[in-house]
Amino acid sequence: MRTRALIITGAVAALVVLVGAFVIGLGQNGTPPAAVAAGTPGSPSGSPSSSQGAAAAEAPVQATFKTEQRRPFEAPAELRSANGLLRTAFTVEPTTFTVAGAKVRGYAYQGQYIGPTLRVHPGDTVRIDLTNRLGEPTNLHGHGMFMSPIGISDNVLRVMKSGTFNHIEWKLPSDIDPGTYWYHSHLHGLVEKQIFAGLSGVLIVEGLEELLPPALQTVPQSVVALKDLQVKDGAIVTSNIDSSAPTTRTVNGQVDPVLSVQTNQTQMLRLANIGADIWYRLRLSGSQFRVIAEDANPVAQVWTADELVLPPGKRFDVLVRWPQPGAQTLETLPYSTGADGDNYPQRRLLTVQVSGAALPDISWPTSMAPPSPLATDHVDRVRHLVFGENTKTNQFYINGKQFDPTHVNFVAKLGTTEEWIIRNVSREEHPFHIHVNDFLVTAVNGKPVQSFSEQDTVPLPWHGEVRIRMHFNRFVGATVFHCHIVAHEDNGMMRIIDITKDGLPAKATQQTLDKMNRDMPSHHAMHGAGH
Ligand SMILES: [Cu+2]
Repeated sequence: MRTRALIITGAVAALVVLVGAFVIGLGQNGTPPAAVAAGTPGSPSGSPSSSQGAAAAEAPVQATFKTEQRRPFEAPAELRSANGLLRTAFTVEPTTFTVAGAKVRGYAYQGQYIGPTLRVHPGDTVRIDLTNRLGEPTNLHGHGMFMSPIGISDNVLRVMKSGTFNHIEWKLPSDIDPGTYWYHSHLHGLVEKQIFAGLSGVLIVEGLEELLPPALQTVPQSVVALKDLQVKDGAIVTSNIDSSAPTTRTVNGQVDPVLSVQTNQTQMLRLANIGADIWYRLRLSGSQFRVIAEDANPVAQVWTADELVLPPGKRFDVLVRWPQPGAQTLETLPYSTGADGDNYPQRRLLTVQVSGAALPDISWPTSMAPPSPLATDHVDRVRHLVFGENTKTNQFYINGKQFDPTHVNFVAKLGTTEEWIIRNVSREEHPFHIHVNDFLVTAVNGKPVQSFSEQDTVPLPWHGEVRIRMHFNRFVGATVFHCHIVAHEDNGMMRIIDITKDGLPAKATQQTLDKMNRDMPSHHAMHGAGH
């Protein structure tokens, strides 16, 4: 749903129409555009543009601030591990960075709108020295990563107060799956604000290409980090964020950059929605997606898709190629998250310039990994969960209650497999996400589905039901599951689950919660309701 400030939406839209008149798109060579973006920003557009041909592709993409467009594609900055260690410093602070050629104020980990891409190997250690200069608390989460959720590891119940220096150490198991992950701040009540202001980036566990046939192991790879922003008076909007208001969608912080590829050369795209609240329904012109990993889980059977839906937090590693030279596009199609949800218009995200001699075809891979053992696991326990909301009060619930930071709500026994039946009683989709262990989707709306891999983020259809299985493997400690529209999480749609050796509540966990609640400033007290 519209997250806050429903009444002012019309006013904001009117303002954006005015601003929209000044939107400028630059040609690839930097010359001014022939045309100014037309139409009303934010209004659902008509048919997908993929059929509209090259002329449509020349028009600038509508944006909510003055942007440079069609510049050469740029990857985010990269940091690579060496000798088993990636060590870096995040000085988290308000700063001014450049987004699509415009100076914008926001929050950054290392000065940029998109955090650096951390490239690591299974078995590596990631050490981040995080200095918090935000003037408000924060913390850090490695999304989708199979690692310890406690202590100085992937602990989202840890509060990193403003003015403090914090060691973070992630020890990646040697059997962590290769693929595309991401990281972001995860302090309840401030998650939407901080991600939206800029606090997210991509993390890649290397090795996915090694699972491809030899002829494909050296294909060019591109990170496609999807993130949107709303700008007012030169700063990213951080209060009363309205997820349905007109927004500017970026790829790696660029608007409609141009990726140059050789004709019929296979490319690996690492698609990641690292934004706060909004969804993408991706489509390519002139090519399909061959999915080789979902949420950093290499697939048992490579599958082909014309469209991919990415709620916040979702990732797909895909292979693509364009057999014909010319201009092609990656766009997001119109998407509705439900009667009480948002409606997003079509937008072009990326232009692909295909040129040069056509390379010979290479056979597509058929399998990247064995099937998940969860499909045939013995189920030790079944749980029922209900995701709901009150659209009048903007409160969000799991099993009828908002997030309670003082209590462990669920205890799971290490080494067991559980089946969760998750019902969505609201009239909008909610992407379910759980930390530490991935899950296998076995049924949607009562119908069995064959999943080709595990995942960590799955949309719950509105007035629908998803059935999943997961195994509580190796790591103990308290962690969370929640809706990954982080506005919903901030407003209550999250729960604490403690994984313990004997399946009984752990004293240490209650101490962690007590400390967290003591460390939270009172105006950010983690009591869920909007504030
Ligand atoms: Cu939600």
